[in-house]
Amino acid sequence: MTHLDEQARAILRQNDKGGYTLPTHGLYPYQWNWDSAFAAWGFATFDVARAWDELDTLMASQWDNGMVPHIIFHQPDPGYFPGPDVWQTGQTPETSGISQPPITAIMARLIFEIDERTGRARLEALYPKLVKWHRWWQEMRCTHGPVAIIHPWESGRDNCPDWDIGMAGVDGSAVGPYERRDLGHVHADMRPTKEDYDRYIAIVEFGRSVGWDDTKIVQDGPFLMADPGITFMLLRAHDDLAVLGRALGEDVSEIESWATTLRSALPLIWNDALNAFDARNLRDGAFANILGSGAFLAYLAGAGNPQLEAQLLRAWNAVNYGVPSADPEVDLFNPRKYWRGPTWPVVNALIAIGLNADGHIDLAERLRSETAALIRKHGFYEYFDPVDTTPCGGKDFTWTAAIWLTWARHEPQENAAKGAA
Ligand code: 2M8
Repeated sequence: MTHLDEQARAILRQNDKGGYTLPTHGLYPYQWNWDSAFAAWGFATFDVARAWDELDTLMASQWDNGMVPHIIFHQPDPGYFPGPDVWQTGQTPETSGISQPPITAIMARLIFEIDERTGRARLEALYPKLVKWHRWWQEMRCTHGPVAIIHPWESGRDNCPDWDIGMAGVDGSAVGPYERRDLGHVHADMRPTKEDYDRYIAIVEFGRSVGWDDTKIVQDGPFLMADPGITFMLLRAHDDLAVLGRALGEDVSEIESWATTLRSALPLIWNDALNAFDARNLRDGAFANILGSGAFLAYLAGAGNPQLEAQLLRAWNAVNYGVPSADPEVDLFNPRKYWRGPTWPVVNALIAIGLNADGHIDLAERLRSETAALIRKHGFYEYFDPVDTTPCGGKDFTWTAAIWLTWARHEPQENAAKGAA
């Protein structure tokens, strides 16, 4: 075990609150949905039982309607805004009112395959909850075909340019005074703007005003956009959930039919003008017309194609380290501002899993080695400047540590020997 491996394990342990893991101390003092799924994968490299515990804790906060919230406010903490008093969802424990990328089934499969014998009982307990969550996505968020998000935070790629056209239609001017807490932890240049936050809160206030009724929010809410990223992650998660269901001897025909329906909606998010998958404003049908990293998650769902590969290489070759979260060849690209340009190790890992499965072994390896170089140089930061490597956002970050242990640390020879993803 190297020093970096030890450090990565130590970060997971330091951020472990007993059954759930904080993304990082200070900036994000609660349990986040997809961060937890990555944390579980990381724990699985040295403590498989703890990995299942993480997924159990996440799924224990599932709402009666099947939704699994994006934040679970286990313990009060004044260090984050907006907290439970703003969301007012009436859940116990308190939670936010939106979801996040459904990668839990993807991670559950990876963890189950490490040790199927002891994982079986854990999977049996989790499986019905995962099916219920996936059904919620299909019924509540796929009414327009591809996955719709009702808030940029639901995408996990919060302020990426994909959402600019949808955010332009959100009126944030009536939001009362509030104090952001993120700026006490991270420089404002790296975070979303005040205009972004006013609109984020306006969307939360709408959800609260209709009692977090999904049908009303999808119908009348201030923001509704098709998200290529979640569409591809859900597609992959459906496939992985079906694999898990079969291993348990379950009837997976409902899951298979969701996957077929969702796959048939992919042409709706293909933008010929961009030659790539693209986000779309579902209020008026307009494409975002901007290449984002969500498009490259197509590989995760076996939906890559030569035009997309050309776009991937163009955007990637325009920077030096990792796949950028926004197109580096457009004016709004900002290499340090959160999801508007930086490279994110977790997204790189998901893209690489897809590239490998699609036979692009060399590209997957290039992505791994560039991501590993960033972590070796600076440590386990939240994200990085893909041009000059500057580490950005929070440090000692759970998902970056997890991605190191599961993926980035593995040199090609070792991968070949293990037949690893
Ligand atoms: C970021 O999002 C939160 C809101 O959910 C925030 O900025 O306050 C995103 O990077 C999101 O993808 C991530 O899950 C979360 C915690 O790491 O932080």
